[in-house]
Amino acid sequence: MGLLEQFKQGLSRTRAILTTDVGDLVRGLAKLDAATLDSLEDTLVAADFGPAAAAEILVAVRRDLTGGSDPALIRTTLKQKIRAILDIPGPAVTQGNPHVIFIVGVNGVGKTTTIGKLAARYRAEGESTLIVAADTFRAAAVGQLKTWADRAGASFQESREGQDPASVVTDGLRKARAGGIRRVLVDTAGRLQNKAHLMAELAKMGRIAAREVDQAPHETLLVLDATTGSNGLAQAQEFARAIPLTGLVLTKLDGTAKGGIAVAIASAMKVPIRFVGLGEAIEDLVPFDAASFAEGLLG
Ligand SMILES: Nc1nc2c(ncn2[C@@H]2O[C@H](COP(=O)(O)OP(=O)(O)O)[C@@H](O)[C@H]2O)c(=O)[nH]1
Ligand SMILES: [Mg+2]
Repeated sequence: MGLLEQFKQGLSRTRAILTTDVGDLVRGLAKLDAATLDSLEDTLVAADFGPAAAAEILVAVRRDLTGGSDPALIRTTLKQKIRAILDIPGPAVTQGNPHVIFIVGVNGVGKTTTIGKLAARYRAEGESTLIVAADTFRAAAVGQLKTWADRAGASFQESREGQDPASVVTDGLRKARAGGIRRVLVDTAGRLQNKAHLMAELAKMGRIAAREVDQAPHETLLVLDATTGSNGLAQAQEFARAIPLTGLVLTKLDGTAKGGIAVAIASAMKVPIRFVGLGEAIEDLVPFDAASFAEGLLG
């Protein structure tokens, strides 16, 4: 299945709502009146685009569609604007040796699963990969991650429950250097009950990593669960204060009608979405593509 087809399938629930509502709004109208434009804005907000991005999109619709209310034209304008908002140039990523990627985010968003999927991608490209179990808060977390490492054919740095995550990072990075490993994926804890502690711990892991490998972590990807809608934006802002984020991974898009959240987050954070989770299987992680996403949203 091509990338566009995957996005179309993953975004089908959001698209169903958007296209029906937009179509209903403008059908039979001679021209786009103020009330219709207001309703269009409400529709976008309801699909979790957020008030700021919805307003930004409406400006473009007003500008492009002074005369008519042709649903196809409106869809085209919406698509173009959404694509423009999502098309954020990534920060220049230094290629590290090994290349170290931190995966952060709150519990349950899909960090461990995403690491397994990413490891499988790197392995398929022929790159040696090490997964580091730095979520030492729950005993079960290490076992779950090990299963993914085995499935992906990646090496594994294990840890004991309660071990200082920074020391696990040290162990892992030394192992990676000794073994000439190309990629290192670091799983982290995501309990939000003690926010200040979690954020301090992440910052410390970052400092320790830089001590072991020049300029590590080279990437820090924040994983967000698309089904939580606008909650994801608050999480992103919180994490961005603790550790510089280089990209976002939006998971569980397959099960939600809140796909608009991608647009809200991109517009507010100016951090590029790097990957999208479209299911629970190892192959269900696709590189983000703004054009395919916009097309998947509006058909
Ligand atoms: N449908 C769907 N489920 C996902 C996706 N990513 C993760 N999950 C599920 O979300 C749940 C939590 O994932 P996990 O990786 O343990 O989250 P963590 O606590 O952040 O490490 C698991 O049941 C995963 O199978 C996705 O893209 N789509
Ligand atoms: Mg986990």
